[in-house]
Amino acid sequence: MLEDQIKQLESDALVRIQAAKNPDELETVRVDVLGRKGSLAQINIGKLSPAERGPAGKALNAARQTIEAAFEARKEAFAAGALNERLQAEWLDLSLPAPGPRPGSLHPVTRIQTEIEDLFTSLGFAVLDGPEVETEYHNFDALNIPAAHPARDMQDTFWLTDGNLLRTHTSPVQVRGMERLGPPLRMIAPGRVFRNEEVDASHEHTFYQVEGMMVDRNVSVAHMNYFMKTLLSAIFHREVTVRLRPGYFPFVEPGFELDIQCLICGGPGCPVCKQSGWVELMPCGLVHPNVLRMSGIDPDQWGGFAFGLGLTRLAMMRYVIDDVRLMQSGDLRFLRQF
Ligand code: FA5
Repeated sequence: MLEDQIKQLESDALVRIQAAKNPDELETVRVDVLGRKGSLAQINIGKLSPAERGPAGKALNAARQTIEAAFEARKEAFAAGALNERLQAEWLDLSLPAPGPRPGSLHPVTRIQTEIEDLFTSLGFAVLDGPEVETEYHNFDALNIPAAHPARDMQDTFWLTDGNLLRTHTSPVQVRGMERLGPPLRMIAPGRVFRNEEVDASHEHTFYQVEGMMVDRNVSVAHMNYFMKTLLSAIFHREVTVRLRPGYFPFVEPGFELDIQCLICGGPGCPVCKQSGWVELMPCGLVHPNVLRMSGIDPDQWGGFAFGLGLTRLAMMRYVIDDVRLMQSGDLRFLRQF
């Protein structure tokens, strides 16, 4: 019976549609069953008698509709599954807080500067700031370095067309401090300074210093030593070997150089200490009477000490950084270590 054949074909097709594992397999079933040359199209009701043809045609149509409906349902199920899979993969909880920027860290120079400021503030010193673009008077003349003085050659700088300059040291802030506050005075002045300098492992054209100054009655080298030693032991938290040797700066008399034994090589010599085993860190001395006088302070009544700490070099010693150029490289691999 043709109707039985149609029933069989329908149930086989439904089984295959359910068994299809993916849209491709489903498509193969569709072509096999519903396609132009598919199994349904093979059934020929033309040969039947007119009386048989009606019911057979009906059965064939019913089978086609059932198979088509099952096919559509299965196709939709595949589409829904794909959508679900995509939603799972791309799922995003919009109620969560955003991850935000990666936390930064302080530059090693900033870190030490802050520690020095805290220390000296606790010792009764004011923290002063001065301009990076300075007058020739404050950077040189008021520090007993008149034009044509050979000491100017040691601090070659960048001149502006208006006659001002990029300060070569933080010492002009001494002058500004004395002018503004007068004696007695205890101040430090951290800041950026500039020199027209040949750059190497220990010399930059732009670096940081901290100026220190105390003006009071009966100030001696012993006072100066006390503050410098207090500073170094606070920064290094351990014994460091230092030496004090005579040094010449026109704005101090007597003048000294405080060197520390190189902490990069421990003494035998390296590019940072120029193979000498010592690193020049903190020139210092008693304030020259001319300097006090020029800032309106009577040298017979008042005396003082001053030091100029190389802050960038101090940071290099503390963190064992063997090249000053890393400090301003902007290299995040370097900066993230602090
Ligand atoms: C001065 O700048 C004086 N103003 C210091 C001073 C202050 C003396 C008060 C007396 C009284 P000097 O040029 O030596 O001195 O520099 C001071 C420190 O800055 C040096 O010991 C060194 O640690 C650092 N320094 C100097 N030049 C450079 C450079 N090119 N790069 C990095 N650090 C430097």
